[in-house]
Amino acid sequence: MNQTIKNEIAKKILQAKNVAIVSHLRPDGDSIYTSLALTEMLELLGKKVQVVSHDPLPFPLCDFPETKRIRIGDVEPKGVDLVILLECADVSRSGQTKINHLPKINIDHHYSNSPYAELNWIDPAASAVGEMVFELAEPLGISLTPRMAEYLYAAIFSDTGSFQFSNTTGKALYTCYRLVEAGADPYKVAEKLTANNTPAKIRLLARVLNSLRINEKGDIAILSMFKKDLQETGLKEVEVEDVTTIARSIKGVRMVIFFKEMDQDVFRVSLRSRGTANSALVAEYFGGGGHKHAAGFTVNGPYERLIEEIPRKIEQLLSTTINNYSYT
Ligand SMILES: [Mn+2]
Repeated sequence: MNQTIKNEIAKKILQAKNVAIVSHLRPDGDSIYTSLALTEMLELLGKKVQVVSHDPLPFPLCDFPETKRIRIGDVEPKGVDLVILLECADVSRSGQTKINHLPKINIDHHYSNSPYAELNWIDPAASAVGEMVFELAEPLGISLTPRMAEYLYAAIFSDTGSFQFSNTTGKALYTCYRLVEAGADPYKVAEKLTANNTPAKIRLLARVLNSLRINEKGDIAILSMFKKDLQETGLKEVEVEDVTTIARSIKGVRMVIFFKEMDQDVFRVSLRSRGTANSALVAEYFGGGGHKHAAGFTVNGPYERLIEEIPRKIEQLLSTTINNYSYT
């Protein structure tokens, strides 16, 4: 099944001349680095490629030189004969408004993807979309350059939380082995992505950690970050995933709820969990989606109300049977 769809995707790519590559709003390491690797793969095949992100790239993810290639904004649809969407559950997730009429390929490793493209390759068992794109090299008939390998490695490194999350499968590690053989430098990637913090970022983490609340039972940790935290530490777009990793390391905590103020009374809520606590199902209850141990959704309302209501509801959801459900 996977082999067939991979071959069909490769065929479609080989027939295209002018390709746009997009990923999702608030891009993460997997979406950014996989976009770059795929861009170089297609350019090696002589395609004209534009790689576009609706939202800016946060630091330190943007600290690789080729990330400058990613245009922030809209796809320029003129002449484009194929759009490849990486980990977008639907077209709106890309934030792109000018691609509706264009032929599409949808590649995703999130199970809550609704197949909307001409070709849809959804593999929830894949650790990262980078792991999937690695598998396209062979049907496309190309050998990866060290730089492509390094970007795909960085994608997997990023999405597995530096090989700590539950998606760190044997296949993910085997793919990384092959990527290192092809020239990826694990030390360089680790330094860039995990040891590249600015003092301002550490001050921001301190502020966010200071907001920590734990429910009475001790199994839910709640963190909050407001726009003023960013403003007062002089930061704009920043990757703050580390803070949920710290909260998730608290003994007994099964789920971390991280409220991020996006606008007045608009909060993006990230969920991180472990064991049987299922973030994806909780996120879906609130209209979002994601993986078993990492998911998210958006809520509207005054913070004082949300900080009471959302954790209480999640506590209820965690005690019901939905969280013993497993789909991997
Ligand atoms: Mn991903």
